[in-house]
Amino acid sequence: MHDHDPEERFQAIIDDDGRIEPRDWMPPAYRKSLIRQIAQHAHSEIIGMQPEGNWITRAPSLRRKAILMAKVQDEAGHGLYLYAAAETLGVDRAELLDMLHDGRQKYSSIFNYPTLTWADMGAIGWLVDGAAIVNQVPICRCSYGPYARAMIRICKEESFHQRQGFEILHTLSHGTPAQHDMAQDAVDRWWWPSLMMFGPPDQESTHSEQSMRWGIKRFSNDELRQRFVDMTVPQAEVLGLRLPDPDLRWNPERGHYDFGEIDFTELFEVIKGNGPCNRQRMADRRRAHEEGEWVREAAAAYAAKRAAQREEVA
Ligand code: FAQ
Repeated sequence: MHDHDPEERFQAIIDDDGRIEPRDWMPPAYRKSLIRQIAQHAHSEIIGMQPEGNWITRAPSLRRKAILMAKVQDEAGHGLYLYAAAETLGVDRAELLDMLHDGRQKYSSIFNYPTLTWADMGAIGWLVDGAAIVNQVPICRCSYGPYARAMIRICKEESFHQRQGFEILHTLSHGTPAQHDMAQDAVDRWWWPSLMMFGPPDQESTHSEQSMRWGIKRFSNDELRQRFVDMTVPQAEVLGLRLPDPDLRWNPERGHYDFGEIDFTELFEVIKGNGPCNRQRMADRRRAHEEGEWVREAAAAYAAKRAAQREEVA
């Protein structure tokens, strides 16, 4: 009905809670914002392999090693679905990687913290993947079709990741006193950075309002952060672990847990590149990219050969 005016048609799809597809007209700023968010998300998955990759060789049993390897491989897969989703918006993934490598694009703050003990694998699975699920389930209903569809599978896998983290921590928490302490120490270190994953508070979030109007984001940063706290507190009780916040308590009037003030200067410092591991993460990423040069060349040569063969047959 609005075919004559692409802008009206776009708005009608958004208003009807429909999906925008790659060939549809979209405002340049919508395209730009999606590329920014999807690329940042993809980069997070790829850089997010590093803190856990650090423990594959030191996992305490063959079973733990196999599970951790599968999880880290899933993260590579998530990065690939997301780069593919970004490419439907007309960017090349090589270009996106260049932007990550020269600092024009970001990745999640959370992956700039070190993984000091085996319990950190549990804390990442439970808290970081838990936060990722809370943030990403609404993106399954994102207005941009390819991003929304990629998120459905990603969320299913994240849910397995969260359970494996919970199970690691449950085992440690109910093990020897030293194992319990190790689990508690990991939770103490990962709790606040996990809350920061949801981004700055709403009043300082530059993109939220527009992204919510476009149906890219369905809930604000603070709404999702609260949802994560509410979901996690009862789980901590089951684990027998303490969340490191003296102000955390149920507020019957609000029907939510109140929690202490978050030190957002830490988030902004980490985003700026001054977190404990930013330099190491980026150096490792750039080195892996350089070392993968021959693989990309071989894949491109093979694709060109196949294309030439197909042309000959035709
Ligand atoms: N880290 O205006 P807003 C995972 C930036 S899960 C770094 O509120 P927006 C799974 C933001 O980009 C992690 N930067 O931004 C896994 C913007 O700067 P810009 C990845 C942050 O986009 C688990 C500025 O601050 N998940 O990887 C962060 O509306 C375990 C202002 O912020 C996603 O990416 C931060 N935490 O909301 C893998 C989910 N927060 O771009 C391995 C999709 C904010 O203008 C192991 N993304 N900034 O230069 C989103 O939902 C959103 O992009 C938010 C930020 C909520 C992250």
